[in-house]
Amino acid sequence: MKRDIELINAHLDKYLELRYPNNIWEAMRYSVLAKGKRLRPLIALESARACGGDINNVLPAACAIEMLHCQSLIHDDLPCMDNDDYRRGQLTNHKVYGEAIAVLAGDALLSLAPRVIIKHTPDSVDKKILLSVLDEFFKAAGAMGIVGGQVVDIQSENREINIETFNYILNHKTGELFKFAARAGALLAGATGEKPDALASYGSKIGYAFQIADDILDVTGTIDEIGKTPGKDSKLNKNTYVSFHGIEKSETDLINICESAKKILMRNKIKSGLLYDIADNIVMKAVK
Ligand code: GRG
Repeated sequence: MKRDIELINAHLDKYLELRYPNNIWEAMRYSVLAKGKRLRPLIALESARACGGDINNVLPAACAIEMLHCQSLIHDDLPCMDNDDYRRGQLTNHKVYGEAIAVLAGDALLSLAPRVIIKHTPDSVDKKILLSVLDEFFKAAGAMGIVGGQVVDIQSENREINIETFNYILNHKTGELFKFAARAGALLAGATGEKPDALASYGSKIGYAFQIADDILDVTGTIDEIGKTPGKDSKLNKNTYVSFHGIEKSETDLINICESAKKILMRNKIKSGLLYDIADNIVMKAVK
């Protein structure tokens, strides 16, 4: 895992090489190269490995996924959204570079990410596969994915919502990118048959579980543990898994969902210690 993280970081550094105008590249580098867990790109690489593929075919897409994730974090922290001061253990992008540059840094990351996939995926990868990965990338990012989840999340603040709406938020705001990461890894590895969909289901469950863990840690975690200000969700009157279900059920559901993610791997004979460990780690970090 350490070696994969180093590989991802080295490639992100290369793709984000400083250019003119320097301040926008600096702002992009500031958030992307900060201390993130790199969970989504790790899942993409490991899915490819579990399907017997070459991880070099997936590295550009894995980095693009991290860029998209960082864009969503930069924009999520803006005063017009969650208005956060800290992220990844440092001041948020707009606190350092100002709101206009933070918006533009997010925009630039979102435009750079698919270009990284197009320019740096090895020529040996089938072009039809590449096109479908790009299509799924944009779907995961847009109104049918993260944006859709964020819109419904914002609209739901200070309001009572039903369980279907709540699940829509979780699955789209967080789940879609995990799902895409796992599926893209399989597709770029050349996997066929059941494996891409099985890994997509694993990713979807892991994403859902990850948001439950994030909601639990917002209540129980410290700033050092989570790298951002705790207690923001209740301050903003957000609908979270904990506000919806209480802490006890949140913990039990988190454990059960991670177990069912591992069962998908088992049923589909997907051999990867790391994918199992990721599921266990999400539980371990949030359930004390
Ligand atoms: C994607 C086009 C586009 C726009 C963005 C602002 C927005 C629309 C969406 C917000 C999405 C969001 C921030 C969801 C929360 C997901 C989440 C749990 C983030 C924390 O992820 P970690 O803990 O963070 O993996 P690190 O810093 O470790 O990478």
